[in-house]
Amino acid sequence: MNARLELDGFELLDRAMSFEPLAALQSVLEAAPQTAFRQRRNGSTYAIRNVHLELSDLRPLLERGYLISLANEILKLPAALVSATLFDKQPGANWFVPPHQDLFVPIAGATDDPRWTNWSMKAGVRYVEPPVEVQRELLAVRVHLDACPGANGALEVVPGSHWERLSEESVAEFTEDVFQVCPAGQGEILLMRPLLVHRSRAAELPERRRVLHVVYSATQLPDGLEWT
Ligand SMILES: O=C(O)CCC(=O)C(=O)O
Repeated sequence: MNARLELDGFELLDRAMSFEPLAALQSVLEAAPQTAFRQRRNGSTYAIRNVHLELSDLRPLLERGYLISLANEILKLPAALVSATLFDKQPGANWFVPPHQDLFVPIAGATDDPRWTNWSMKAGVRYVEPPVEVQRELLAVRVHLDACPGANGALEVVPGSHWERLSEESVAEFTEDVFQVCPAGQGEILLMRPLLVHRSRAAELPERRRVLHVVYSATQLPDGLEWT
């Protein structure tokens, strides 16, 4: 089960989310105040980081129901919510993301374990880079709130690049031909390991492209640390 996820580091599920849970996510996210969004210098908005902390009505939808059941099934242990981000490409707020791995997670508490490194604080939230064994076991569940054909700034990934933490130089060395575009229909879910090298281009279509990117973990945290 989920052999592609293990082998390639990503997998588009063949079953889309059913109407009701998708509509519930959409309605909570649509109620987000403009102030929750991150802004570019020109004032256009493009994402809500830590949307699970920003919108209290969202957390129950992520901690109960379809998405966490999926995470439990894939991680084969009870999963906990690590983070949630709303990415919102829209005409007038179109953006691209250069190739990278997702290395950092929001965290609460503290630990003496030296394998948890690169602590930082962003917009009042503490972040840390977990040890690579923990990073490898994280699961990102990307819910496509709008249809996302390839030309609509779909995610592009380097299959099989999810095993190790790579240097920035190694990430930059991947050539054009190794990136695979991941189009998805509305309600479809792309699973990915956060260490997978990924990027996305600005959309060529004048259409909105919202993705809710939710990260789960089934790893036991060291004493003193808690997910946010
Ligand atoms: O959804 C996107 O296009 C960007 C995703 C991304 O950069 C990320 O998950 O780190």
